[in-house]
Parts: sequence; structure tokens; C-alpha cells
Amino acid sequence: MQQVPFDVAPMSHKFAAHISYMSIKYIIVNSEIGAGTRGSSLGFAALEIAAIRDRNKALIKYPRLKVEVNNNALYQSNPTPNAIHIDEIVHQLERNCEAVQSCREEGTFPFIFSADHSNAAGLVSGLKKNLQDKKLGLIWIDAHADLHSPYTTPSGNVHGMPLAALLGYDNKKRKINTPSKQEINAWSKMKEVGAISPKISSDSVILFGVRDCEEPEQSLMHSKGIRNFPVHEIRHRGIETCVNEAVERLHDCDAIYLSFDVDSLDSDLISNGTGTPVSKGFDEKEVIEIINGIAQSGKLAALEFVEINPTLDTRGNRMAEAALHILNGVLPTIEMEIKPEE
Ligand SMILES: [Mn+2]
Repeated sequence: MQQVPFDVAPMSHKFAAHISYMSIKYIIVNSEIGAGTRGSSLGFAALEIAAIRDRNKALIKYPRLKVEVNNNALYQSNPTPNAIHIDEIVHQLERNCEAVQSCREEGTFPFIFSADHSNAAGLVSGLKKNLQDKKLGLIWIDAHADLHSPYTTPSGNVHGMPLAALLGYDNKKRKINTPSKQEINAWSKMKEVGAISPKISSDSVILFGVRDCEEPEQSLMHSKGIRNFPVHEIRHRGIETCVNEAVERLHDCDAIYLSFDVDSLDSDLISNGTGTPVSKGFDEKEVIEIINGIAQSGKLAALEFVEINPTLDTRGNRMAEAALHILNGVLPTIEMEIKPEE
């Protein structure tokens, strides 16, 4: 091997070869104004604490982009009970959309940590904007379907609405509320974030682990043919079979966004450190296998971890520790998959 001084050309040549690979960027969105309970804005901090305690360096391995948020909006009174703080949420979603789009444009893979799930309506829009006419697929690992609209929501919490916003559904047929003009206008803006609406069609959305739905959401899933792989089906038929089936259903999609809501994990077995915990969910290993299986399709274009809320955790920092475990279980696969073909 040729000996060269450490500061001359071959070094920079090596570096140039390295940066020609697509890399990862962490996008952090600490906006929690769409949740019904406070505290998910501390989710990423909790994850960092878990990593530092574990001497785990995954979170400092890649550059970060921190998206501007306005959680102070929570101090203001809310004039929209059927979509709480929706006007402010729409501003947030536009910022989220821009962050993902810019990340994709510079050729980095967006690995997103977001506080409440309403953020996804903007994050997914950013990927769709970057894809333009190409077809987007969506994997939603969650205890809930997040298919409410201001017409059907029993709580008014917008983190139960991102999937309906992305699909462009009002579901007026099953309405239980009569939204105000202000609510309807803001909801239209929420569906149109990124100036594309809808972002996705129902045949390109697949749910994993949904087990806590209201009737309007259930009837929507049924009428639109949205596939859910429940926890018991995954255990009965095997993860590989189900993931392969999901990937096959998305065969005509060019890119896949995967959103992992930590409430898909079993609240009894793992942790209740999330806004709307539900029992009988996945364990950590199952989620790792699902995400890795989807990543191995070669189409994963963005990944999101969402809804960690350490203020609700009755087992110390257990939910963040579980999320960190999952992060470390999927990062090597993503690193391998995002390298361009030789
Ligand atoms: Mn969710």
C-alpha cells in the first residue's frame, strides 16, 4: 500500500466517494399542540436521556434538523372545539412539509422524531411533494387509525386526524359534530398542506396493530378497503408473511413513508408513556421486524417515530428506552438499504 501524508489528496478523494452515498438526517419536531395530553414535546429529550444512560451513540451519528415549533399556542384559548388548535397546527404542518422536502432534495433520508401524530400530516406531505407524480405508499403502525375529521371526532384532538387529512376524507356520512366555518376552513387547509390534495389513495395505505377505533373510523376503513394487520393476525400468520403481503399490496408505489406511533406497543407489557396507551399491542422485537421487513423492500423513503410522552410513563423512562431499542434494531437495515446500487 502506498504511503501518503495524512493531509493530501487521497484522503479527500475517499471523502468524496463517501458523500456520494445518500445519508441519513434526523428531523426533530417537538410540536405537541395536536395531542389531548401534554408532554410529547419531551419525547425526543427522553430518547436522548435513554441513549446517554446507555452510552448509545445512534442519536449523534447523523446531522439534525430541528423544525421550529410553537407550543406556546397551548396557553391561548381554543376557539375550535372540533379540531383543537387547528389553525396553529396548519402552520406547523407547512413547516414540517418543508423540512422533509428539503431533506429529500439534498439527497438525505429523513429519520423523523415527532411529538404528536398530527405532525405526520405535514411530514408525509413533504415526501409527496418531493415525489410529485410518483406514487406514495404509507405504512401506519399504530393502536389507532387516526382517521377522524372535525365531523366525526369525539375529542377534538387533531392527532386523531392525520390519516384522514392525507387521504382527503371528511366522512360526513358518519358525522357526530357540526363544525364551524372556521373549523371547516382550517380543515380544508390541513388537507391541502403542500398544495397537493389528496396525498395518497386508500389502496396505498396499510395499517399495522390498529385495535382501538371509533365506529366512524371503522366504517371508513371498511368502505375504503383500508387493510389493517392486527396484532393477533401478525402472531398467527407470522411477521414475514404479513410484511411480504403488505409490500406486495404496495407494489405499484415508488416510495414508502413509515410512521411508527409508539402506542402500537403493548401498554401493559412495555409502557404507558404515550398520549393514548392501549393494551394488547406489539412488543419491541415485533416492531423491529416489521420496520426492517418494510425497509428491505428497498422503497422506504422516510421513517417517523412519534408520540413518546415521558410525563405519562409510570415505569421511569421505559417508553423512550423501548423506542431507543427499536431505533438501534432498525438503523443498520436502513443504513444498508439507502446506499445506492453499485
Ligand atoms: Mn397515532
